[in-house]
Amino acid sequence: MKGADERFMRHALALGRRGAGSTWPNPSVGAVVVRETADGPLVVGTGWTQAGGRPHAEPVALEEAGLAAVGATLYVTLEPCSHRTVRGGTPCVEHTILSGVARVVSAMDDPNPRIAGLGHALLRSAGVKVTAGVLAAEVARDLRGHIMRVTKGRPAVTLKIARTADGYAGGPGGRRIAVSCPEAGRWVHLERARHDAIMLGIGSILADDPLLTVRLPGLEHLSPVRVVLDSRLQLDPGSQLVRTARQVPVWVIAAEDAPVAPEAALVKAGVEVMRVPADAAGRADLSEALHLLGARGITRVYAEGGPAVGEALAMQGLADEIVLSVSPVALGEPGVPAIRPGLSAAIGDGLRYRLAETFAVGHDRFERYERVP
Ligand code: AOF
Ligand code: ZN
Repeated sequence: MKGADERFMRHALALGRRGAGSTWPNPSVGAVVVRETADGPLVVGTGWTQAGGRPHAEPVALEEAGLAAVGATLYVTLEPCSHRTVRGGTPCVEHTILSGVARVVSAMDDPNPRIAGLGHALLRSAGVKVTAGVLAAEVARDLRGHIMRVTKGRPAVTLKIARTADGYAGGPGGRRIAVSCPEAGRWVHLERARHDAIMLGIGSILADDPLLTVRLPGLEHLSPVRVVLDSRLQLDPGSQLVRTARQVPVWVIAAEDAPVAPEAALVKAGVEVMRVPADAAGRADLSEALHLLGARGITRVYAEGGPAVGEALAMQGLADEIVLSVSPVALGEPGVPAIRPGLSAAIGDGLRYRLAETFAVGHDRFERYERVP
């Protein structure tokens, strides 16, 4: 039973990944309905949370199963919801009970305080057998954005850094250089698509004038919200970001005391300007900025730099994962270091971050670190 439960939960986990980046403020949940037959178990329904967060995964899978759900087992990566919201419609618990499934296998309780065990309890009280906690660790990693948002009020943050073999992110004077190989570049675009928002400091925007969209054939519609940390409102209204703000949202986070004058041109171009308290150095406070994103429903942030933002995120323990790519090619002259001392110290400190995996994409070597809780 345990082996089969893990196998079908892994299927649900894979399905849940399909929605990553497009279901916020909801988590992307996966669900599989499995029926015992004379020939062994048979998958009769599959589903995952749909764009914008509704419908939830369970009704999609149960609807596909139809009457085949009667007496079957529902595998779902998160405890089925038990709440009614204004936009919500029927809670998944109700869908599940009415479908006639005999058993529910879930990976974890929903940490959302409106649910927090009530979903499982209601299922049990209706006579449905419940097994919770299957593949909990794997699922918790996938759902870390939702978990962080409902427990800490901020999204989960992935910090992405790329460096040349000799340690640089930019050329002399900040000149833009190609650090990643083409395959790694495409991999990064896929990661962008799997996050709700991409976040950069104004320094990188001024240096590179990037577009920050997903440019993979067929996946362009998955471009995340583009967030710029711009304490003093220096973003150029003529930049690529601002000129495309009506196609893909741009949110600028400034310090509370940033000048008012530059705001009008940005807002006119469709940019949303938000303000948070300044930190001791007068910059938009990072923790406040992330809490603001959490309040706006963002669960997963992909922070692509630059070096100052990367260092600050790691030093404040706000980067939950750090992904470092290392190119085999050297710049060969002194440029802009990719990793500042504070980030280097955090990565090297086993009490703060631990190396979780290494892998290769094209010619580049990747290291993924996880924050030690
Ligand atoms: C599920 N299945 O597929 C998802 C769930 O705003 P609502 O009404 O859509 O509810 C959002 C909450 O429901 C969300 O914060 C999370 O706790 C849960 N998401 N639950 O049963 C799903 N996405
Ligand atoms: Zn639900």
